[in-house]
Amino acid sequence: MSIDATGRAVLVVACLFSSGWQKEVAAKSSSPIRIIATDSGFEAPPMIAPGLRHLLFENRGTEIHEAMLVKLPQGVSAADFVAAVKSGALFPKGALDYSGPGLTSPGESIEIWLTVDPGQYILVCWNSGHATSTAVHPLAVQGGRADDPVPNESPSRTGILDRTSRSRLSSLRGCP
Ligand SMILES: [Cu+2]
Repeated sequence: MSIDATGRAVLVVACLFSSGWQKEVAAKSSSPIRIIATDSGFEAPPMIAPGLRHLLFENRGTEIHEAMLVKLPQGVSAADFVAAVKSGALFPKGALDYSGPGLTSPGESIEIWLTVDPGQYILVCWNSGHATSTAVHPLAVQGGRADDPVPNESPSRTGILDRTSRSRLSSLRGCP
């Protein structure tokens, strides 16, 4: 497991140890954004509203998967991004790492709260070369801001990915 994977796994663990409030919040939150990973790619909406969003990630594959959100630079398509990774770029220049639901075992699901800004994104799994071997998922973040209800606990235990944790993850991954 690489260093960045370990960093993200810590967040996943934080989520797994907080099942108590998850149930409580689930009752209040009408509909989290569902992201399903399979071994061939993602099932997720093509478009979501910006804001602090509640994501529910489920791994229905047979391998470990994650769903990292990467904001693409202007004029760069999902195909361009994947082509850059295939040609050796660790994290293509100009793209922004917004983190996301981390490494999750087959059959497991996790939920996180994550702030996303308007723009064109992809969902990508960095595990075991999946970024190039399985399909990424284009995701447009647009429209009026929509903030989902969050649990009343400290971010360190709730799996809310704020700017600090995003920066930490980015530095672990060695990108700006
Ligand atoms: Cu994967």
